[in-house]
Amino acid sequence: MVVLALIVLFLLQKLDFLHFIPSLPDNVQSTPYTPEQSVDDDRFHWKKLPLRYPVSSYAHLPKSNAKLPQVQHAFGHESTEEATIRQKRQKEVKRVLQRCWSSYREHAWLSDELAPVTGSKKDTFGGWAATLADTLDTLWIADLKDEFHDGVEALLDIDFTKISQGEINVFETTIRYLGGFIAAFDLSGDRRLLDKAIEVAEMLYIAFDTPNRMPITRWNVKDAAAGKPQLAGEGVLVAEIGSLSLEFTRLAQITRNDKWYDCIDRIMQVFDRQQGSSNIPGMWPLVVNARTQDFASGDHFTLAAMADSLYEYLPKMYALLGGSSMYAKMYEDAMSTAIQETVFKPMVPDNADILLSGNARSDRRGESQLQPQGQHLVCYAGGMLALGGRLLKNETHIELGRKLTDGCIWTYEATPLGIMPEVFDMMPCGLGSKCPWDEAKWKSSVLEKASQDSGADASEVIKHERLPPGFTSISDRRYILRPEAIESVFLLYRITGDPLLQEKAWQMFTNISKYTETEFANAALRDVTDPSAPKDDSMESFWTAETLKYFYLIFSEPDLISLDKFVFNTEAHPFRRP
Ligand SMILES: *[C@@H]1O[C@H](CO)[C@@H](O)[C@H](O)[C@H]1NC(C)=O
Ligand SMILES: CC(=O)N[C@H]1CO[C@H](CO)[C@@H](O)[C@@H]1O
Repeated sequence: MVVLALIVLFLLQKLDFLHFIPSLPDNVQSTPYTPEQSVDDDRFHWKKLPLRYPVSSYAHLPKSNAKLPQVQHAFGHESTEEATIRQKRQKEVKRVLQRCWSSYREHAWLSDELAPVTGSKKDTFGGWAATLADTLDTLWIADLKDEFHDGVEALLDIDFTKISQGEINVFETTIRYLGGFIAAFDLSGDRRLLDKAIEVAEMLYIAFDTPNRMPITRWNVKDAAAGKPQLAGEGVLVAEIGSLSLEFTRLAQITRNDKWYDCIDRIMQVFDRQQGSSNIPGMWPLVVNARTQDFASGDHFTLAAMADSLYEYLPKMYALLGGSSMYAKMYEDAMSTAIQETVFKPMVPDNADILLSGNARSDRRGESQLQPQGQHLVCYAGGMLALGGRLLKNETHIELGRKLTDGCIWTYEATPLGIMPEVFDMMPCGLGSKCPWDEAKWKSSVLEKASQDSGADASEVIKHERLPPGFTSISDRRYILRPEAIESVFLLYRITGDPLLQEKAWQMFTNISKYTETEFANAALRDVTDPSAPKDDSMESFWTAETLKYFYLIFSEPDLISLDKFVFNTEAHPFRRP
């Protein structure tokens, strides 16, 4: 029996050995890596599709020997008591993750999403098992290795040449699938995941096959596969065209193939060249023209929705490349403008020293107007400024990042459910200026937002709209299981070591898990100001990919996925820093 067991063990190890080569990324490989998968059969393969506009020479992946500053706080020894509390909390996060995962397995296996209220399933991102692809690395990190290995096996049957939707979102496919496979490979070293990443990347590469090599961001895959002509879009969101860089750069590093770096470098060069030419120099408008490569005309500017990860990726590219003067300059120029033009201090009842990041409008160079809006989505900005501040040695950015993060924490605590709404407005004080709480001012601002004349009864509006003090309107009351607030709380914790952030994270987690829990998993909330409001039948893959991962990691030992070894893409997939 023992001998048999030993033989089985030996065989298992041999089998593993075929797939697992964790050292591949950095030292073993000197020639480009090609997947094992053959494309010489009769099936359709994206790689076999002839390029209409081939590239004559590739931009090279830059090499840097710079030693970047340490990002993480130098954590000291933890007491037994502290460890006990932390581990108890982490176990609770893991329990929620396991519950959602089992439910997905039982009711929605290999679909994109579980529908958490009805226990059914839906396809929302190409029909290639988005939740599975997106959650693999979380399973690995949370030490659910059996679930991870089962997931990888199942994934091998997902065929990226099978298209269930006509049009796909290139950005979403890149950050969720490509990013998910790269991170799962970077963590596990399982080569089959790298092959899967390349399979997705070969498909996405065809979206770049346009006359000026700018990608089509909302891309008709069926037409592309049929060889129809392609042109880049005339109105594309900057977040969608501007945040493909981290994923393709990491793929270029792992495979030693410049092709993957070249395709995103062409985009980022355009952003770099035109950064000073917009109405608010330093920032880019929300929508740009990829066909004419005009990235400067437009009048809406923000760090929030539809632009967000364009900015987020600037310091992250700096980290991934091990330093880069181009990305350092782009980040610094963008932030000095954004801090001036979009960040504001809101007037709040406890006079808390917090900041929010709003939007700016400018139809003339040199003139701009602040729209004092808050969004859950822009809560990532605090973490970005803290990370960028560490990497580029700017303490002011770290302080601003903390105040922006405190703004998100404050907003969570202000609502009846202890969860921040999607979109709302507050009254701005102007950066740096003192502004003591003034109830009369707040009420007149509420009336103004509600388009009522100043003689109307503000208390009625406040009651009817269920506005917590300080909020002047709430235009989207949902909480859709988003990660951005805990993302910044996590980053700030790892960067500053402040234990108060763990307490705040725990408070967020208990409220979120309490109010979003369903019979099957967790669901989006329709109204965070009303405990009796119904839930939506939706659990996007970022819940298990991002939100629960960051909650798990803030209660882990600080060297699990250290920020000095990894950089997270905008879907919370950690890529190994060279
Ligand atoms: C930090 O950033 C701010 C605003 O972006 C800038 O004004 C300041 O000069 C920077 N400080 C350092 C030390 O680079
Ligand atoms: C509204 C609500 O339920 N808030 C709770 C959030 O969680 C903390 C504990 O972590 C409670 O003290 C709050 O009452």
